[in-house]
Amino acid sequence: MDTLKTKPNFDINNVIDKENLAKLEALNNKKVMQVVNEFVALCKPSKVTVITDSKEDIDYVRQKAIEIHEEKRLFTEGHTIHYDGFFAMDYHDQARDKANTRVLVPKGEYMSQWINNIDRNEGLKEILEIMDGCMEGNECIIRLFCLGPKNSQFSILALQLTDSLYVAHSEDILYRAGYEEFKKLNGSEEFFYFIHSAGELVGNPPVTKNLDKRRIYIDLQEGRVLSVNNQYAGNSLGLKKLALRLAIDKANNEDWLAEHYFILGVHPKEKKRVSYFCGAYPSACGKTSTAMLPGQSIVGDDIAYLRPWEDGYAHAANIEQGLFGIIRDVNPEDDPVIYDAITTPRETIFSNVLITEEFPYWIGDGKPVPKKGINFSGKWKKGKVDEKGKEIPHAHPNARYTIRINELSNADVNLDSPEGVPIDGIFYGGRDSDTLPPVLESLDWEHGVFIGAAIESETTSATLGAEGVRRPSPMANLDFVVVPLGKYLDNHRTFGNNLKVCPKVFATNYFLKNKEGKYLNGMLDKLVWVMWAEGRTHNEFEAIKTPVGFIPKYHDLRDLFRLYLDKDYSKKEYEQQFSIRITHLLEKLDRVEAMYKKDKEIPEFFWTLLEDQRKKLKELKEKYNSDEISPFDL
Ligand code: OXD
Ligand code: MN
Repeated sequence: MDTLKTKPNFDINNVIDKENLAKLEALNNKKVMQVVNEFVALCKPSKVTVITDSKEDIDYVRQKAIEIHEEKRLFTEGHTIHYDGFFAMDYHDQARDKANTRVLVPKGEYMSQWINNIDRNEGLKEILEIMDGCMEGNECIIRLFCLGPKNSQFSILALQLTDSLYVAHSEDILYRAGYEEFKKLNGSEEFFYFIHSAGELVGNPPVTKNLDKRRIYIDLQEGRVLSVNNQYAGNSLGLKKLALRLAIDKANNEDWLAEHYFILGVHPKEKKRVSYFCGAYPSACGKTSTAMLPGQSIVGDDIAYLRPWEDGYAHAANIEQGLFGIIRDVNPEDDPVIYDAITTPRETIFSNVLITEEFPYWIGDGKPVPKKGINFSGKWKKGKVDEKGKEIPHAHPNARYTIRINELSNADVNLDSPEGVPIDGIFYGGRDSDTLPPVLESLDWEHGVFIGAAIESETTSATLGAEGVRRPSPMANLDFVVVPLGKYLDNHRTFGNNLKVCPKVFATNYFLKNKEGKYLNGMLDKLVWVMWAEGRTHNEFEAIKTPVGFIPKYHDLRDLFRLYLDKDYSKKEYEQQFSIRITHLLEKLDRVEAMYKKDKEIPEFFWTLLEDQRKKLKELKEKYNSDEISPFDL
């Protein structure tokens, strides 16, 4: 709080009543009071309300979100709709703003070039000026949460100030209440804090007006994030991606992991066991569909903390308790569990979908598209265009639903366990049409770190620009890493090396195509890859060693396809999918090398592994005198 000066004449007592002040004072925490005083003075709300863990207080947030029109009730009980700002197809608040999300870096500190950053003093000056008076005329809600299960090594407490009732309500669904936890801090300053303001609002529903002044600045030194002029949850909710960034910094200084991982319970048929896996996938690479595989259980879909545990395993906990999921393509066929949960009565916030007669519609919901309704652009009818003539779809491709995980029929029993769950394996998934096989296991932990660091995602027709361009996405976490990449990779390496029982690491690729451009796998095949990986973590299948990892043997996959999908899996399919494509693999290594060479202090083990794979791939090519080597020959 070094650069922030409290306005001399501001008296917080003018905007907070005795009852709310008493709620704050009961926390007995000087730092909480100091943060509240400083930022209330800066943002100048007309009223401050403190929300405890009581039902009445939480109901107040729900009601108020509706009263001020940030949410509107729908027909189904518990359902509400919220819209984020939209002015044109290329000027809106419907997604994370990467360009204006920056890490504040103190002078003289190194930061990798792909991590968007700004000099700390300069950044603070800019954002504090924007925030001066940003809550004028509005109510500031103070909420207290616990990231991770309560009473646990994983728990990190978090204080949120926001003038968005939608933000305060979403956080109630997505995070564990922490007012009582703050009392147990006994005055400690060990908590993250988040100041958010939607800024000046326009229209009804009210949306952020000044998107040009949208800023999300991450201040690692203070363990805080300041976010202004936005409502979209990926920008506004302190506890989601903003807290992930703070946690990554903390984890990298304390030798644990904070990752963009789901946590999945895998339940193999005919075996009385559950094995837990984490997984990181860049967007549109199959993360949710893996986390929601039929017959398995879900602990989390987005963010996990991993810590070494007394039993020798790494344990993982979901820091959230809810899903802020992409609603596109959720339909009874492809995603029956979520479809069922969000179409029946329960507390659910829909965002940026189309509403007709108080029912929500979205892209890929399996229903005919209504001819008209209300969507993120206001009144909508088929064919509506924005000011530049670009067609406005009925629902936004990034429209979302917000629900609690324990409302799902596949919620894992250990969802809230203070111990988290022991991790047997980690999946890294990419999108790659011609290189990696559908599944492979890393040669060891360090090679697993390499695999994670080398994930690539290929652009598709769903994004602007050329198709098929591969972009590196280390651990699918590049948007959130706030420490130099070398430090991040080294932390992964030592984390695993220090464990007694190290998770096995697997690469998956659901997007392999044949030369004619046709996908080589069906959507459901991923269940087989996951079951093979699960078996490998219990030493149940043999595998073939290649320079880039262990690949499955044909007969194991044949049996798994029969058992799980009741499908014949031919030798031809296996051969097409699991051949080692030498030139493509060497080209991938070249791309990875080029990316990491741009950075400083990438650990030696990374370069050694890269060179080793390159050398062995070349040797293999010479030995077989072929560019594509069949797994039957290995
Ligand atoms: C994301 C999300 O953008 O999970 O990664 O919403
Ligand atoms: Mn995510």
